[in-house]
Amino acid sequence: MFDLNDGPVIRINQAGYAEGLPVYAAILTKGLVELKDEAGNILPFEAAPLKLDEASDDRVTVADLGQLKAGKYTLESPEGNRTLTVSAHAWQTVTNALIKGLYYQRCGCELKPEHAGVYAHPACHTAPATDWEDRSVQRRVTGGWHDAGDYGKYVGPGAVTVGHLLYAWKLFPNGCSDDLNIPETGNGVPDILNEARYELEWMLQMQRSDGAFHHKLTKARFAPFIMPQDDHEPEYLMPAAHCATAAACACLALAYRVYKAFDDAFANHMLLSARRAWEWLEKHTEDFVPYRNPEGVFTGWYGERTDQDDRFWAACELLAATGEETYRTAAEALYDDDLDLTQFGWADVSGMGALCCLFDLGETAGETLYTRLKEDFLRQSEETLKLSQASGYGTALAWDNYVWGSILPILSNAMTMIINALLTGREDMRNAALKQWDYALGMNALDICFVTGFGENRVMHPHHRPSDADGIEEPVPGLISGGPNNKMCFPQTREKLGENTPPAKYFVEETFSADTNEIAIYWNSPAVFAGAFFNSLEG
Ligand code: 9MR
Ligand code: ZN
Repeated sequence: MFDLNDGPVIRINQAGYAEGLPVYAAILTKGLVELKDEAGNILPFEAAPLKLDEASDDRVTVADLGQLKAGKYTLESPEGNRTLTVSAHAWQTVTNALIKGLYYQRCGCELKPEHAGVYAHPACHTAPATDWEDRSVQRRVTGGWHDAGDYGKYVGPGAVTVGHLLYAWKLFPNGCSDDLNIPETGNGVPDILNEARYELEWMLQMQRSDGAFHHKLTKARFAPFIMPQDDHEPEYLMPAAHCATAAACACLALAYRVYKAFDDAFANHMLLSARRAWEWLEKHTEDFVPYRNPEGVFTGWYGERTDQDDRFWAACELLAATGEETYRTAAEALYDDDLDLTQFGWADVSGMGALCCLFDLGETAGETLYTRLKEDFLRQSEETLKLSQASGYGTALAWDNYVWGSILPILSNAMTMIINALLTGREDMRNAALKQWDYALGMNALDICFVTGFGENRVMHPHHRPSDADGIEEPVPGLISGGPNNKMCFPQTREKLGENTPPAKYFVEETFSADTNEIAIYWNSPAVFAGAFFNSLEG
């Protein structure tokens, strides 16, 4: 069983801290903790008394060390010390790595040594794909990112990932620096957009002639733990789906606006594709069924309850792209109190539509799509803040909501609070968002930095086929682990952790554990959004 007293009594952001922003550290000891600078001076700081954190069973408090000048500092306690580093541009490196992590997920092309270093490998998955429903149809569909630890490529998850990246760039252009050393570097287009384009080019190929999008391009089952170039089982274009079609529609309409300035033809192609998707959706308003894997298919499911949120996002983006009234009417009709505007994950993209309304359509969007939506968003984001306030670690997740990929609701909640802060200027929102970033990088009940390649206590064995099969000790860098999950677990995970391990510690840092330690593109991307935001605050 997990020893509740395990780990250091001080938990920090292991990727460092930024000048000009509060420095938070979690303290788990009642003993005297002193903050010292390099010269040994004792610096004052604020910390509330320890309180029981329900998610972890830890008695903990998050100390606010205030804003610190660049340098090294030590937190000293009778039970051990911890050194932390503060610098200017502290998180540029990790943010860049999180974007570059997507480059390492590229499918269908060689990863060359000059870009990928020791993680170079030949092209993978280049054979034509077969249509699952009509085996006589074969199409060459290449490119895109491997979704996660598996080699599947899924339209909806890809669309929301690209959405996060494009809004990160639109809102915080200075927060994502432009030299990732990817093949397109130096072509005059920001690298975050170069990387996103790799997925967009693939997405365009996933559209059927009738406008609908295939749900995914995968094999019938997950590959064994082999390198991608050694995976030769046939890939299939799986049936089309409403959510995939609507999410791709939204993403492509957004991408049209973003890429227009760089490549008109590419942008127009995307808008055309988005319009065709919308036409299909209009013909299929009544026949939504949640996507199901056909019999004999065992790859990722990504089933959703409704397509309302996807359609809402699509209508907003098409309105922003074209200004045409029919999309306004559609977006207004899809808007209702059931939409949770604080959701930014693949299962619910309502928040993506909100981003479009709040920052791009703006006041011109009118009563429903701006005034009412903004009010609703601000009200709903108070609940997110309360989650953070209720947690001993400041983590914006209910103690009983540690799901598969808990990093997603946590980072999605960071996005919510960042957006609130942008709208209102509120520091409590910004600071609570910062605690989610700190969580991801080590200020948590596991004392682990969830981003590969970073932190003194780092993820070394993610459920990620290349990281396991390449024979290199360090996993592929810049990938974020899904983190603790005590909801839907593998028997092997249950066996290891038993019934009494608290939710926030339900984590196995081992390769088998897809349920707690997999990586996924749409977990990287909200982290990019957060990182880019905090980088942008540093001026
Ligand atoms: O992220 C998905 C998570 O929300 C689900 O609970 C889980 C089980 O259905 O699946 C996750 O997505 C996986 C996908 O199905 C296949 N590729 C790997 C994804 C990350 O684990
Ligand atoms: Zn591949």
